[in-house]
Amino acid sequence: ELDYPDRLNCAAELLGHTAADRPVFRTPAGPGWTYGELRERVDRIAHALTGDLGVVPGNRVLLRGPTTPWLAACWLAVLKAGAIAVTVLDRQRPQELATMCDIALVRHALCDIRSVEDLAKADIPGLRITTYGGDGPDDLLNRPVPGTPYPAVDTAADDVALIAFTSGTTGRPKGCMHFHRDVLAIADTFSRHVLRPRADDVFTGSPPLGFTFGLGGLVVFPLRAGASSLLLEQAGPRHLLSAITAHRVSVLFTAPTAYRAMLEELDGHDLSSLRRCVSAGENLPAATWRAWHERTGVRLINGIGATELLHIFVSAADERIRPGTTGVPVPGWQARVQDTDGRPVADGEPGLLAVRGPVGCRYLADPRQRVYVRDGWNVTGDTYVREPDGYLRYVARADDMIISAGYNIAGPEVEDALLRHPDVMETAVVGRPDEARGQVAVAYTVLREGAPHDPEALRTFLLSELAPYKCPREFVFLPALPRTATGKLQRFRLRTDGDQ
Ligand code: 3SK
Repeated sequence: ELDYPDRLNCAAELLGHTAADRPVFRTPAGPGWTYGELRERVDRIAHALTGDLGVVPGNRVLLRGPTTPWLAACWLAVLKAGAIAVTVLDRQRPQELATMCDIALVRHALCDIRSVEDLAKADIPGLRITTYGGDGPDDLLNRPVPGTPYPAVDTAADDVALIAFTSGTTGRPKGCMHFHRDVLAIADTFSRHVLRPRADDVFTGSPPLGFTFGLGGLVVFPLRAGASSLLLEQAGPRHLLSAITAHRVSVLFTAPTAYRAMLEELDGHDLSSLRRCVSAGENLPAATWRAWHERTGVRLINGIGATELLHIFVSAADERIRPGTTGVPVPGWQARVQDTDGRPVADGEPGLLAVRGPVGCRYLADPRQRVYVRDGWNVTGDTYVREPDGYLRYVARADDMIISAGYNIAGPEVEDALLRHPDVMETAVVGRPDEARGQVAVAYTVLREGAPHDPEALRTFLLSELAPYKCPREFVFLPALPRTATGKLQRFRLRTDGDQ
C-alpha cells in the first residue's frame, strides 16, 4: 500500500535522502556528479527558472536534448520549482514539436544547445527557449543566480509533475499527465518489488529520458535507491556493451531488439557486472530470453509498460520469471483479460489486457481517454492470455491479429518461431489484404549478415515449428524494420508500404 503525504514534491524526495558524496550521474567522458553536486546544480537551475525566466508553478516547460546529466538536472529543477516537465524526444522534428507544444500549452523550453535548431525552426508562438550547454551569458547555466539552496515548491501529491507524449505506433500524439506521487509510485512498485536495486548499483540503458521507460529506469529508479546512473548520448547495442564493460554496469534497461543485437557482438566484452537486465517497449520473444540467459547467465526481466501508466505494471524477476510470458501484475497493480465489452474472459482465452493500480491514464484534453479508461480499468490495447496461475502471456497488439481464411494468427507467435532460425535477426509478421482469404500473413525479415535470401528454407523451418496455417505466405527481406523514435515496431508501415 503506497501512502504518500498530501503535500509532496517528488523531485525533493528523489534528491533529499542520499549522502552528498555518493556518486549519482556519470557519462563515458568527464568526471561524474555526486548527489551533493546534483542538488546544487538543480537548485541553480530552479533559481534561474523562477528568477528572470519567469516560470511559475504550473507552467509547462518543454525539455529537449540528448541523454545527459544536465537534462536530468533540468527535469528535477522544473519539478522542484512546481512547474510541469513536458518531456519530448531529441529525435522529434519541428512539426511534431509544434503539435506537442500546442497540445500542452507550452510557453517555456529548456533545450540543449545542440538540439535547438529544430525547436527554433518549429517557430512556436509565444515559446521562450533557453539553451543549456552553450557559452553565452544567456545560457541557462551561466545566469547569475543566488548560491543559496532552492526551497522546493510545496506541491500537492496529486499536482501534475510531468506530461509525457505517446503517439503509439501511429496517430496524433496524446499528452499523458502524471502526478508527483505517480513518479514515486513507479519506483515504489516495479523498481522496489521487481528490480530491487541496491545503493551500489550502476544503471544504464538505451531509452531516452523523453520516453518514460528511460526516465524511470535511468533517473527515477536509481535516485530513489540512492544508486548511480551512467547516462549515454549514444546508446546503440555496441555502445551499451562497451559501457557495461568499462563502467561495471549492474542494471540495464533496453528493448528486445537491442538484446538480440548485443548477442551478435558479445565476444570480447565482460558483462560479469550485470545483475539485472530489463526488457520492455516490445514483446520479448522466448528465443531472445533463452539466448541471453545462455550467453550471459542473466535472467532477463520482461515487462509491459505504457506512457499512459508511466512505467511497468506486469513483470517478474528471478525464479518467478516464466520465459514466453510477461509475468504477473507488479505488486500494487491488478490485471485482467477482458472482451471488448469489458467482461473478463476465461483463463486461456485471448482478450484485452486491462490493469489498474497506483498510476492511471489521464490524457490531456483528448477524447481517446474514454477508450483507454473504462469502468476504472486502463485498457492497454494489447491482446493477452491469462494462464490459470495468473501469468500473462502476450499474444499481439489488439489490432495486430491476422485473420486468414477464418484462422486467427498472432504475428508475435510466428515471429518467435522465425527467430529460432539461426539466420534470422529480426522479423515482423503482418497481415496483407487478400481477396480469397481476407488476409494473408507476410513475414518481413532482417537476416544476419551474409545469410542467403532463401524463403523456402524459412518456410520449411517454420513448418517444423508451427501449424501450417500460421506459416506466412510470403517472405520479404529488408535491411531494417521501420520503428518509432522510441524503437517500437511500426507494423502499420509494413502493412501499407512494406517494400521501403
Ligand atoms: O511504452 C512502453 O513500452 C513502456 C515500457 C516500459 C516502461 C514504460 C513504457 C512507456
